Amino acid sequence: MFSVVFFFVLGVFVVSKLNAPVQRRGFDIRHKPQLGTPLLSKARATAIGDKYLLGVGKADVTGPVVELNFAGYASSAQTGTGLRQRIYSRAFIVGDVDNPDDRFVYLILDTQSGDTAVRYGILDGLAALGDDYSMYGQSNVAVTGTHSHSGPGAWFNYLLPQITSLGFDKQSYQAVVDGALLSIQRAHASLEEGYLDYGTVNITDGNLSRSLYAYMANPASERAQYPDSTDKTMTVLRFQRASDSKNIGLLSWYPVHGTSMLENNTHVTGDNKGVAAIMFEKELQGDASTAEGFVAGFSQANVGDTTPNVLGAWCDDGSGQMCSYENSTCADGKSQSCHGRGPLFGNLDLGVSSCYEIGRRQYAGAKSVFDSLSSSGTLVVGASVKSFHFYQDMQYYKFSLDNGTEVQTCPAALGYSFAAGTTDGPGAFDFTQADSGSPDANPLWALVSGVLREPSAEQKACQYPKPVLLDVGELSEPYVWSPNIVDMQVLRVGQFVIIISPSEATTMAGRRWRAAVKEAVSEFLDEEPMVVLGGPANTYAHYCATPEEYAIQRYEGASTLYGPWELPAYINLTVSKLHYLSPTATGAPPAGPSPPDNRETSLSFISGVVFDAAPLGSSFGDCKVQPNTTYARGAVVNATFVGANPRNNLRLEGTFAAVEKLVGTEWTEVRDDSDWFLVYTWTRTNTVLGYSDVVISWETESDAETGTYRIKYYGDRKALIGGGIAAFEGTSRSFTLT
Ligand SMILES: *[C@@H]1O[C@H](CO)[C@@H](O)[C@H](O)[C@H]1NC(C)=O
Ligand SMILES: *[C@@H]1O[C@H](CO)[C@@H](O)[C@H](O)[C@H]1NC(C)=O
Ligand SMILES: *[C@@H]1O[C@H](CO)[C@@H](O)[C@H](O)[C@H]1NC(C)=O
Ligand SMILES: *[C@@H]1O[C@H](CO)[C@@H](O)[C@H](O)[C@H]1NC(C)=O
Ligand SMILES: *[C@@H]1O[C@H](CO)[C@@H](O)[C@H](O)[C@H]1NC(C)=O
Ligand SMILES: *[C@@H]1O[C@H](CO)[C@@H](O)[C@H](O)[C@H]1NC(C)=O
Ligand SMILES: *[C@@H]1O[C@H](CO)[C@@H](O)[C@H](O)[C@H]1NC(C)=O
Ligand SMILES: CC(=O)N[C@H]1CO[C@H](CO)[C@@H](O)[C@@H]1O
Repeated sequence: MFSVVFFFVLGVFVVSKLNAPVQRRGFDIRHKPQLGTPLLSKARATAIGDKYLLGVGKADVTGPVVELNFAGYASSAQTGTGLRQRIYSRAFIVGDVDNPDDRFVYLILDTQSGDTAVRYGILDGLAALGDDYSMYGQSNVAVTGTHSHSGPGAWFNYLLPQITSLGFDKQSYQAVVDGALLSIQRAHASLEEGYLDYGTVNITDGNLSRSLYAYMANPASERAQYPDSTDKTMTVLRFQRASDSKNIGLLSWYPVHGTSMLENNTHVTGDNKGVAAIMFEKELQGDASTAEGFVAGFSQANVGDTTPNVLGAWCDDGSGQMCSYENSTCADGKSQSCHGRGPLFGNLDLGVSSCYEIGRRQYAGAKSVFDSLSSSGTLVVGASVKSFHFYQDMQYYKFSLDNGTEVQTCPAALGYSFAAGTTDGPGAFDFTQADSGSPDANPLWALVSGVLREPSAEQKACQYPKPVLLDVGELSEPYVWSPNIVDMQVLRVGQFVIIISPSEATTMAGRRWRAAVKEAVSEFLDEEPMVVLGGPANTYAHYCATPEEYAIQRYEGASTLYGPWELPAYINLTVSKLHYLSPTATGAPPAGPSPPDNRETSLSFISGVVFDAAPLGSSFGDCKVQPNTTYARGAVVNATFVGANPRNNLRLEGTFAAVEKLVGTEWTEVRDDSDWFLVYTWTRTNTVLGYSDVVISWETESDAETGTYRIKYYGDRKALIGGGIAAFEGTSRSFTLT
């Protein structure tokens, strides 16, 4: 097993070599500590920006980890069997000190995307919290997802992404909504005056283009402005409170798909961004310049055509060839054997995987900026915080391009290449292939596939040159399949501007959008604006490619729902409302048409837990296969328990698995569900009798402390009679790690 410490040292070294000093802009208010006043922190002694109201909070959103389809790859076969690392909502609140109602909430969910049902749930929840929360609502709550492909699904508002998960699951939805609300409440409770500053670092080995052929269709003159076919720059915004100069949080943006965990993974994780965030938070715990409750947010950016599989895409057909440049196919002309390879491809160690490594690279990049901010960060200045949000119906929205040509967007539709998928997996929502010939295997698909229809002539012409495979925007039976109404939202604090994208913008789409917004806000900002793009957020509107990439119709173009002019439309719609972000602006744009709310009407073929039982002569929590008595560090310690279905109690904010260490005469918990190397696996061993096993595996780190340990299991069983749920726990015998 490779040493974790080894990777840390190597990674920090690599990143710091790449990390030339961050540019500092000329803001010159010096904060001179008074003579005799002890310096509270070396972190912020030389310069300060303007004060803002700042708060951060984090809460558990881990929904059902078993017997539920994962969101992202939309592969019916990818059903949860356990948990490797819990997933979270991280909330960042930024407010105006003088006008405290002017504030925004930037949420990062360790989920595939933001979503309309989830956002409705969060807004309803905020409204129910009463007057203290009355300043949070439509205009200023941004719900972004990290685009992880390894968490529970079935919380989507629209039918299409519900199909592989067999519908909508209230428990899964509620876990995300409740955790998001709790993270906002914690951020709200922590609000204090403080400062913001930011810096950047280039992480060259963290992503790659998976659609270079489409990218190359963009004008050569435009491509020449950029050194890479993906954005390598991570932007890091630091939150520091004024009272004691302690750091309370960091918010970063970097584009890389959450597809490091492959489609055959069935353990819940937050993928590479989940790894990075927890690594950062654990690393800073107890640090003198860090406040308790420090939150590290690793947010998604213009992710569309990026991949974490940085060794490229190869044919797993024995040919030793890379997949074709134009269409990612192999010798058989098909894409099924084409797979992207992560940086640690072939590494047999379970935990120290490509996912862990891509997470660690983002962590190391963020850490290098963070550590240099005090001397070289750019201060956020300008005492106003603004945001706007409106809904836009994308069906036949007509507008003019810069050259005056009138164009329009279209009802949502997916093209043929959507079904072929990507080199990261056979494609998000690729149910047409996965289920071809056997619609009966999926009762929801069997029920709804009958309403599929030919696109209207108007739609065909509008979407040209996309050949329409699924005319989702013209389907509303039994309820709406895909969003036609999207959220348009932009946030601003000082000169820092955040575009909230409902779609996965490709690299070049993100660059064009950011540049257009930067130019427009420059008209009313004194400082040079810093513009970032976060998403997929608020809903899931698939992809946003440039018109040139759209013409190529690879996966990203085929998944650009609203036709060739989607990106120019998003730019037109946001730029024309940017004046609402000016320091003197009042009012808000018209709210627009509300998207449908399918929370109560969605279908579900997901069955609940019937009951649990322990085999005769045993009890829940009994350790039926004990760990060995000694292990060398680096070995995998397994303990098997008489288990029960974890859907009985999600143990949010708690743990299913733990490792305890004997310290003196006391057992102390040293690992829990937030630890990457502790893995919980649940198996139903007898459905009729209700038996199940839980295996807890500790992939001991090669730098773990030696000593005496034991494994703990926390479960909840459902009774056959009455259905009552009761907690129990299991404890393994002790073992030594040498
Ligand atoms: C990072 O990349 C950007 C372009 O994407 C480039 O302008 C900048 O110089 C790079 N910074 C460093 C430190 O290499
Ligand atoms: C998952 O798929 C990858 C790539 O296709 C393969 O290398 C790996 O062995 C598979 N893992 C499991 C557990 O089947
Ligand atoms: C993929 O591209 C190759 C050219 O590189 C072409 O021969 C082939 O027909 C294409 N396959 C599909 C399915 O479009
Ligand atoms: C957006 O399009 C409308 C309609 O063509 C036009 O009036 C407006 O000027 C455009 N706004 C921007 C910022 O491009
Ligand atoms: C305006 O630009 C679009 C997109 O590049 C192009 O398709 C169109 O032909 C242009 N119109 C004119 C009048 O040049
Ligand atoms: C105990 O050690 C043996 C021999 O190394 C190994 O095969 C077995 O898997 C270990 N058992 C557990 C529960 O780790
Ligand atoms: C430990 O348990 C996991 C999960 O059931 C299993 O995949 C692995 O083979 C086991 N390892 C050992 C050493 O028993
Ligand atoms: C184009 C580019 O930057 N490629 C890099 C991707 O990451 C790998 C390492 O994982 C580098 O070897 C490549 O140079």
